Amino acid sequence: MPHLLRQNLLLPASPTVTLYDPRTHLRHLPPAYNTAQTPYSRDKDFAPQLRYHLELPRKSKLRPCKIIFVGDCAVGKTAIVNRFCYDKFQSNYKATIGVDFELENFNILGHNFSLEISFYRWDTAGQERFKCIAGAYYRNANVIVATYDMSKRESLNSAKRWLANALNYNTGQQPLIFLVGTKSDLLTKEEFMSMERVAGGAASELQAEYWSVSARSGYKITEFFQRLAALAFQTNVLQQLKALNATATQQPVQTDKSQTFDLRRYFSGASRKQKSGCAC
Ligand SMILES: Nc1nc2c(ncn2[C@@H]2O[C@H](COP(=O)(O)OP(=O)(O)O)[C@@H](O)[C@H]2O)c(=O)[nH]1
Ligand SMILES: [Mg+2]
Repeated sequence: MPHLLRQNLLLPASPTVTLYDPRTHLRHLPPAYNTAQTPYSRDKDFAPQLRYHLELPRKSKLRPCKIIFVGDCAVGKTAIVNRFCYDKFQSNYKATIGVDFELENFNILGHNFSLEISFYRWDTAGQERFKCIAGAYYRNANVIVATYDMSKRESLNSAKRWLANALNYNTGQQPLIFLVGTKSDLLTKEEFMSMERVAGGAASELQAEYWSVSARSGYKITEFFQRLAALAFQTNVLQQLKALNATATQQPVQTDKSQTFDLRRYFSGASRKQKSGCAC
């Protein structure tokens, strides 16, 4: 009934209200975990051409960002996502069956940008059976998060293998890559620093940005997701801008003359057509 009233009386539609959430509303580019060691932007803010492009009235809609989490079973993939999306942590392990999926909406520089986060349980026993699903899971990823358990050094090597596998399905594009050490709360200060040194070196080799986090304590979880969302947003908008520039250079430059509509030529052409005898 209220919508009918609005239609009939031509009342303006009510504006969409977006509640302000400091976790997901970003105005600046958040810093990397280690600003001295990242293959991505070290700037304190978004690229100037991005802000300029966003001011333009005509721009295409931003595509949702596909993020995949890879890594051994029980390294803490589900726990990281649950901590960020629901601010909850479960100490009892519940294995993910198949693919888990979360959607998180950000508002960056006043624009809505959604993250489609998925994490997949690749069962070794059923590897063949799941191969086709795995392809769909891996393909067209905008961001790959390779995770390892900081308290299990061997899981770092597994993370490298998982990443290589995921990259094989994404050869046509260049996804953003993060290497994330989980369960930092389980380590002593010395163990933590030593593990970070090793993993930081691995991240440089992999051309990935490194983060240590803990889903249990919440350490760096929000900062990590904010950085990920902001970098993915920046990449998405800059790609859009590049595509726009490419189509603009391909189109022939129209002169002022061709842009003006000549009424006289139009009618004289139309009358000639009629004289030549139209079939209809
Ligand atoms: N101490 C600690 N345990 C964690 C942390 N993250 C996950 N876990 C535990 O590790 C187990 C596996 O976590 P889960 O997220 O399900 O792993 P996944 O298989 O990679 O998704 C669970 O028992 C979690 O409670 C963490 O940051 N600290
Ligand atoms: Mg899981």
